[in-house]
Amino acid sequence: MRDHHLAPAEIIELACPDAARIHRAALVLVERGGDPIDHAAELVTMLPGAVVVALHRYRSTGSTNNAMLVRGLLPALPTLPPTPATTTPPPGPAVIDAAALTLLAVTSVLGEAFTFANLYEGRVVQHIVPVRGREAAQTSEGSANLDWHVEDAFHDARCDYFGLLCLRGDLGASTILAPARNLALDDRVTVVLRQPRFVVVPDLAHGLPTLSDIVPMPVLSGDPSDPEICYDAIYQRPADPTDRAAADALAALALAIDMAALGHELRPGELLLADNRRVVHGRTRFQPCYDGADRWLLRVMTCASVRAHRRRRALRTIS
Ligand SMILES: O=C(O)CCC(=O)C(=O)O
Ligand SMILES: [Fe+2]
Repeated sequence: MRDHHLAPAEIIELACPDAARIHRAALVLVERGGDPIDHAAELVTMLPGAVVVALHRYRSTGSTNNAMLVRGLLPALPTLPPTPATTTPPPGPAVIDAAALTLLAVTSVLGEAFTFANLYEGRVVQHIVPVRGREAAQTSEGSANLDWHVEDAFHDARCDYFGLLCLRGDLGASTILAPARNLALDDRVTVVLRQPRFVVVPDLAHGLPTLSDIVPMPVLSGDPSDPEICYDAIYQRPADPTDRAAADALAALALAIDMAALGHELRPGELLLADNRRVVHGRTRFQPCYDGADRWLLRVMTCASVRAHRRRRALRTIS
């Protein structure tokens, strides 16, 4: 497991002066106040042309593993405050708002930033930090093994892409990715996974599960050479509890996902982007100390179709 790596073309690196210039511009925009989404559009013009081109290419044609790593997006941040003890810290300080703006700028090339109204107070930029007492939680607050999932598998408006920007790393914590196109599955298993024989219950990050309106869905769909996947190791199960073939197919899939896994330990200033429709992800366990020096990521989710969100009459937060 995790012997696989991102392809060289999936990794782009910013030069230090570029990261410093982008951060300074982000600080000026933060100082000005106003809508971060609007500011992000301005900040895009500060990104090196090669980065914008790589993001456009990724959005339109995908990549070998349907993921990308942007290195050196932030300069060294000597004024980075201690890692907050909660996933919903108060806004600010400016250095964090500027990093959030940079994340919004880069991900805006892939789509429209949005979130769910009942997820982490409906914040469009979410904090992923370990929370004391929540070690075992299968959410952004946990530090135990975070099992394989796609973001919000239970919701058909789940994000098309997500981005994880590292403010503070933890060398024990590997973000793991398994691209659906790399899964080695028997044809018989694939046939079952392509049938609407599976349900996903809403995960706990969204509050209490509501079991109404759960429609059976396939796990795999679309072009066999670049399939889409909707998978959750914890919350997904056969729609019919007696469907042995569906249960066996899920078990075979779990093994294939482990075999296809590639891992990356996020370092400060790195941004990992993944196609949430084609890649499942998780994170290995790590040991937080709750001393202000723990791992700290910012996350943004994007929807490729702004029109779909306008149809729901909610551009930024949907329910
Ligand atoms: O911590 C990570 O690297 C991934 C976190 C994640 O997947 C989540 O919070 O849903
Ligand atoms: Fe996740």
